Amino acid sequence: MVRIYFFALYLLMGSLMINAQNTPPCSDFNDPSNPYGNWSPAPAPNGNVSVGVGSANTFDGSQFLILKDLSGGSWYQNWKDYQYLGKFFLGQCIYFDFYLENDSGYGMPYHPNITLSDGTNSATFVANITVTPGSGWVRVKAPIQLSSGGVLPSNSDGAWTMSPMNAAIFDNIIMNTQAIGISPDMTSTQQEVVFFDNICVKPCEGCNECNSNFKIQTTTSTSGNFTIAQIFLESTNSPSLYKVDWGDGTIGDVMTSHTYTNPGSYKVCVTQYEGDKPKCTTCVEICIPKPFQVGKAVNNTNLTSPLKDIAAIARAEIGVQSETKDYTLVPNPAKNYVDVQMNLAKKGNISVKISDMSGKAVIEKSETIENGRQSIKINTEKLIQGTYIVEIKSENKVSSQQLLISK
Ligand SMILES: [Ca+2]
Repeated sequence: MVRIYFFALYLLMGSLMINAQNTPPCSDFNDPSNPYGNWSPAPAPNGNVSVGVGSANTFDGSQFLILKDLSGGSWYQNWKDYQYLGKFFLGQCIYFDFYLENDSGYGMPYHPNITLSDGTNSATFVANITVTPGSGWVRVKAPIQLSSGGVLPSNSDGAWTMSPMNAAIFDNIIMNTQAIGISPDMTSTQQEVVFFDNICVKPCEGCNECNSNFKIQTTTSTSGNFTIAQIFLESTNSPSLYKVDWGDGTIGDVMTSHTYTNPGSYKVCVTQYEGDKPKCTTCVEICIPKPFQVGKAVNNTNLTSPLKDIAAIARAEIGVQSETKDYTLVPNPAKNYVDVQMNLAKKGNISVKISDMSGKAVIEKSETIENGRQSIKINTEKLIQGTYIVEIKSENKVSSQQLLISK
C-alpha cells in the first residue's frame, strides 16, 4: 500500500504535451483491443497494480476496469487525456463509476475517490457515499472548479481534499492538470480489488434540470370531515422554486399541506419556476372521499368503518399505478442496510429514493438491473431511527413503501 509521493516522481518525466481537448475526455474501458487506452501503472515504486477488465457495470451494462493491489504504492494513471481540465472544462464535472470488490480486511465503509495532479502536487475528490464489498456500483461527480475564499470546491457528491491544504496549489492542479490517478489501496495487505468505469468529463447535471414530478399523500380524518394533502417532490431542487395549485382555487408553496373539506375530484398541479416564469408542470387527479356518515349505516355489519382509529391514507401517484408487490424491503425494520429485492421481467434502470417523513430525500440510488431476481443493497447506517418512505421507480412505474429504521 502506501499512497506516497508518486506524482512528485513523475515531475522528472516532464509531461508538457497539451492535448487538443476538442472533446471532453472519457475513459469507458470498452475498447475490445485496447481497453486501457492511455492508462498505465505509475512508475516504480508506485505502480504496483495489476489490471484487467470485467463486465458488466450495472449503470450501463458495459465492460469496466479491474484494479488489483500489489505490494507497494499502487497507482494507475493517465497522463494524456485529462490535461488542463480547468482551462477547457471549468464548471463541468468529472464523473467516475466505482465498485468495491474486496477491501482486504479494511472492514469499514469506504469512500470512493479520484486524484488529480499538476505533476507536483495532487488533490483528491472524496465521495460522500460509502461502499462495502459487493454493495454495488456508485456514480460520483466531482466539480471542476477553483477554490473560493480559500475553501476547496465541493458538491452534493463529495469534496476536494488535499494535504497540506493550499488553495493556490489546488487551483493550479485544476487549471494545469497533468494527470489523473486511481488506486485500490486501502490497507497494508494486498487483497484489494476495485472496479472503475466511465471516468468522463461532462456537464454537472442536477440543479438546472426541470423536474416537477411529485407524489401527493392524502390523509382523511377519522370523521371523514376533512382530508389533508401533502406534496412530496421527486426533485432535490429547493422547494422554494415550486408552487402547487391544489385544484380548488388555492395556490401555495409545496412545503405547506392543504386541507380539503369538500369531497370530489381535484386536479393538483406542481410547477417549477425560474424567477416568475414557469418552467415545467406536472398534474395529478386526486379523489377526496365523502365523509363517513356516523349512525347512517344500513345494518350492523356495516358499523365498522374503514376510517376508524387511525386516519386512512389514500395515495395518488403520478399517472402510474402503485405496484407494491414488485419490491420487498429486507429487513424491515432495518438497521445498517436494507435490500430492495425485486423480480424484474426485463432489464432496466431502477431508482430508489428514501425520504424522511418531512418528504426530504435522505438517500438516492440508481442502478441498471438485470432481469430476474435481483436486489439493490442500500447503506442505512447514517439514518436515524424512525419511519421513512422508500420510493422505487422503474421505467414507467413508481412504488412506495414504508421503511422502519430501528437502531
Ligand atoms: Ca465501460
